[in-house]
Amino acid sequence: MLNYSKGKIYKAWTFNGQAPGPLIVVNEGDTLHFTLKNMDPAMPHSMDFHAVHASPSKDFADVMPNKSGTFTYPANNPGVFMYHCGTKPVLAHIANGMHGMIIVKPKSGYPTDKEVDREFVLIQNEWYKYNDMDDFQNGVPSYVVFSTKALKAGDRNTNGDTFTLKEKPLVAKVGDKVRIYIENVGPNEVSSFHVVGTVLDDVYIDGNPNNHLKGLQTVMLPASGGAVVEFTVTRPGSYSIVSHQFNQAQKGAVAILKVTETGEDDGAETNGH
Ligand SMILES: [Cu+2]
Repeated sequence: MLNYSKGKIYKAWTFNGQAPGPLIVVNEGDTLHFTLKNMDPAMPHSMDFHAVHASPSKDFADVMPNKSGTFTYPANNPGVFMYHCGTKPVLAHIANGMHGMIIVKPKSGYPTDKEVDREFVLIQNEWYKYNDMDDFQNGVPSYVVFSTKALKAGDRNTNGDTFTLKEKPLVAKVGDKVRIYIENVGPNEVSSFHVVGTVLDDVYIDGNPNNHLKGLQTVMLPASGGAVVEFTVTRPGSYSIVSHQFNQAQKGAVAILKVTETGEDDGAETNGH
């Protein structure tokens, strides 16, 4: 059960009780040993990691109710990837909440690593009418939302909702270069990721250091697409992080980055877009 909008509850299907699921961080070259313990008495579930080369029919196979399955695969491609339940109908499993982000840290890092002062994670997902296959397939999302996940001790793990990251913003200090690992888990919509009041100085599409772009205003994230984006915040204030598909922003896809002289939340009112 999670509050996806003020006073509204969604009985999400989850990995470990979160939607999106827990952030996974591994190093390029690691071998993943993944065990799925299916605690759902009613239906199979599975795991599809976009970060690996594997045999979908074997390595992403369904795990039956009350059973466990263990799978092994190498993570040899650096980047920011989606994971999701791949059990049919996949649309229902993703739309009900079985999605998340896996970061495979590049062996040689990013060329801008030394410039970065603060790092955050943001995930975009959609919510539809509860477990309504017709709405998933033919409707439009009721909400389009952001969540953040903890990269280090003290960071938060939030679910995808319309309000948490507005009421309790991300915080940075004037002059910081901020890095955000972003991922659009969909299931259906493209995201146009934009930060009001800055330019995305460095962007790595899908988080691969080889896909280095400079000076973007907006990054397009296809359904399942990710990126690492970096920008410098030069002046204090509330910066709205949005999907610049403004129907999505209107439905919830806004987070606030509060920039202060101290780098601490000063408690002042945020007034973003
Ligand atoms: Cu599932």
